[in-house]
Amino acid sequence: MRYDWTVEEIEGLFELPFNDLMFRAQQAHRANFDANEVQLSTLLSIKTGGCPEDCKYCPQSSRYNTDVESELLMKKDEVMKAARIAREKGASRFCMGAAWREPKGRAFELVLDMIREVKAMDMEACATLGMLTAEQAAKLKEAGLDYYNHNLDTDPEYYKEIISTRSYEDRLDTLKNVRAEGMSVCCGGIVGMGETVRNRAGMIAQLARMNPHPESVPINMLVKVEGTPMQELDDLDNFEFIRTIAVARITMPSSHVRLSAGREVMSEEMQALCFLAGANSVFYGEKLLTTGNQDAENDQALFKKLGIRPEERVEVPSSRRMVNA
Ligand code: SAM
Ligand code: DTB
Ligand code: SF4
Repeated sequence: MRYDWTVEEIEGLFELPFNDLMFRAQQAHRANFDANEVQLSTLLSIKTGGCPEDCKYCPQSSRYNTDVESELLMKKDEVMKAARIAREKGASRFCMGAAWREPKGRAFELVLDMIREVKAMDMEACATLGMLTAEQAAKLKEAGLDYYNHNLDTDPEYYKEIISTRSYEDRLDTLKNVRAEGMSVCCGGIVGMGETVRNRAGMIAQLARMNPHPESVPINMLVKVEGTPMQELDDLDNFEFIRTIAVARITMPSSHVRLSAGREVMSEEMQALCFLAGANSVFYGEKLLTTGNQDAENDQALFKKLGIRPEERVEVPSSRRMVNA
């Protein structure tokens, strides 16, 4: 396994002829995974809107005038109902998201309780609650949390164009705290925010230089939400998105690469190319946090056409990594 990728090398991957890039991605994918399996995670926004941060892509920031209303933390019973439905529909992981800069006080205790109950249902639990201290990471681990999602979003250079209220360093510190507790890391970013290929290569380099790599790498296509500063951006060329997935697959061969936000408007053919490029995880269920996603029924139909099977729960993700290290 390599952890010394340079931005230039990764730019070189982005510049490969498309067919060569896809071939390399397939080789990496098949050496580490069953290429016909896709992991399914279902998202639930347990605390929506009213966020004090200024992330320019985000409909939940209180600074922008979007249709998203600020809501209170959901009640545990409702969250468990959503988790049960997700499990019945075939998701192996339940991910709870909160529009917070960081978790605080009683609300954090209530989320710990939700995590304990999701674990009692025999599902993998993931949460994305903003920045974490070492103590908070320890409490999440103790409650049984399997994965923590915290994205880098873009490369260090482009970052200052996107977010001013927290630094890149803050993000790396949170990831360090998650890792120190032995939880699995879910960390990726967004493409289509007006960044250059070099910025995309820089983002992948940051991820691929982590040792160990994040177990889960969500690649989000920007969802251009009305009212956010990014609503008018031009669409990213689909091939650039597929290339980003392929490059993530090649540089982090044993990680789950997730075809994440933006899937609602992707054609079946586009999604199939993303799977061919090495994506082996998706958000499953009709909603992401505040925006739409493919219906479970559409996904079932597409998986059937492609001969894709949902991945069973992975007990010890690190054991498989050792085989091809
Ligand atoms: N507030 C917490 C945080 O920022 O860490 C957790 C929730 S936040 C909504 C999780 C991630 O969703 C962001 O880091 C970003 O990568 C992604 N995201 C948010 N809005 C998006 C959009 N419009 N399009 C694509 N991805 C988006
Ligand atoms: C991630 O990388 N993408 C998810 C999840 N982690 C939390 C969120 C996507 C959000 C898309 C915009 C919305 O629905 O609000
Ligand atoms: Fe808040 Fe997270 Fe949205 Fe940023 S991405 S505004 S921190 S909810």
